[in-house]
Amino acid sequence: MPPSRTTRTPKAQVSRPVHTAPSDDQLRALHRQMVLIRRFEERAARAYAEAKVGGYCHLNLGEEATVAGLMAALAGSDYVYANYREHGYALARGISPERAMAELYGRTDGVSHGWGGSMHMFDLESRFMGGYGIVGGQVPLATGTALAIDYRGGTEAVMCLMGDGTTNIGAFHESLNIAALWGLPIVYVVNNNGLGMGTTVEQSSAEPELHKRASSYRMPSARVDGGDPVAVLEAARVALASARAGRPYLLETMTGRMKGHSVVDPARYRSPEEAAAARAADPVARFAADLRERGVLGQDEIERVDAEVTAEVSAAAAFADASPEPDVSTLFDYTYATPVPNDSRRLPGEALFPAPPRPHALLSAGGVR
Ligand SMILES: Cc1ncc(C[n+]2csc(CCOP(=O)(O)OP(=O)(O)O)c2C)c(N)n1
Ligand SMILES: [Mg+2]
Repeated sequence: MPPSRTTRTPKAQVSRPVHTAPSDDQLRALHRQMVLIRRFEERAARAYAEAKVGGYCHLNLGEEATVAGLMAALAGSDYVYANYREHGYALARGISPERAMAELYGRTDGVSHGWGGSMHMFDLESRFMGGYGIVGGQVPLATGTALAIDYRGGTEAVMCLMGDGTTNIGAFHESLNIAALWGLPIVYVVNNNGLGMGTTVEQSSAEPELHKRASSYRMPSARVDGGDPVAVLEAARVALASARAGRPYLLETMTGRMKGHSVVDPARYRSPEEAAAARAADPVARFAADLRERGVLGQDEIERVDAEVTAEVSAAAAFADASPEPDVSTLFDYTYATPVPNDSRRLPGEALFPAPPRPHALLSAGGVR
C-alpha cells in the first residue's frame, strides 16, 4: 500500500533554477548528436525500402533538435519513455547505432534482441524504457515509474515523450491528474509536429495550444521552439528541476515532420507547400549555420562530422546485416506476460488450453447435471 498522501514529506519549494549556458563543447556535442539522428534515420528509410526492416517504421526526421536538447538535460539515472517514434531517443540515450540498427533489422544483436523492431527498443541499462506502439500506452507506465521513484524516496525523474495526438487519449488526462495530485517527479513532453495520423492538431484538438492543457491540473507548463536544441535543453532543465522538486511539468515542443507519418506514408493530406515549409525549417542545417555564425564550428568541421557520422551509420548497417536472426525458440524470452496469466509459454500453433475433458468423464466425476 502506498503511504497516505497526507502523511508524506512536503516537497521543496520550486524556484527557477539558474543554469549556465552550454559550453562550446556541449554545443558541438549537440550538433553531432543531431547529425547522427539525421543520418541514422535516412539510413533506416533506405533499409526499409530495401525490405531489410519489417513492420512499421516512424522516423525522427525534423525532430533532431528536440531529441538532442531533451536528452541532454537528463541525468544518466533518469528514466525515459517514448512512443513508436523513438530511434533518436535511443541513440541519444547512449544505445549504439549498431544495436539500434540491428533492432530495426530484427537481428539478435539488436537492443531488444531483434524481437522488438522499430517501435520497441528497450534498454534498462540506459533507463530507456521503450518504444510503445499504442498511442498513449507509455503515459500511465511512465507515471507509475515516477510513483515508484517517489515511494522509494529517490532523486531520479521520468521524462515521458508523446506526440500532439496523444493529448486526446484518456490515459493522458488520468496520468496528469494523478501526477499533479501526488506531486510525482515526471516531465510530460508533447512533441507537437502539428499532425496526428492523417489529421492536424487544429482539426482534432479543441485547445490546439497543447501546453495549456496542464492548467486543468494546476501543473506548470511551457511551449518551446523545438527547432532550437539550446532552447529545448534549457526548457527541459527547468521542467526537470520542477519535477524533482515535486511539481510535475508539461513541456510542449513545436517541431516539424520532414516526411510522412511512417516511412510508407505518402502524406497526401499535406499540401506541397506545407511539406516544403517543414523541409525548409530543417533544424540540423539551422543549428549548423548558427554555430558557424557564432564561430563555434567551421565549415570544414561541419563536413568532417558529417563524414564521420555517415561512416558510423554505414558501419552500423553492415553490423546489422551480419547479425544472425533470432531463433524462434526465443520468441517469449523477453516478454513478461503470457497469453493466460501464469500459464506456460507456448510457440505459435501450440494449443492455448489443454483439450477439454470428454463428457462421460465429467458425468462420472459428478461434475455435470
Ligand atoms: C490507441 C491507438 N489508437 C490509434 C492508433 C493509430 N495511430 C498510430 S500513430 C497515431 C497518431 C499519433 O499522433 P501523435 O501522437 O501526434 O504522434 P506523431 O506520430 O505525430 O509523432 C495513430 C492515431 C494507435 N497506434 N493506438
Ligand atoms: Mg503529431
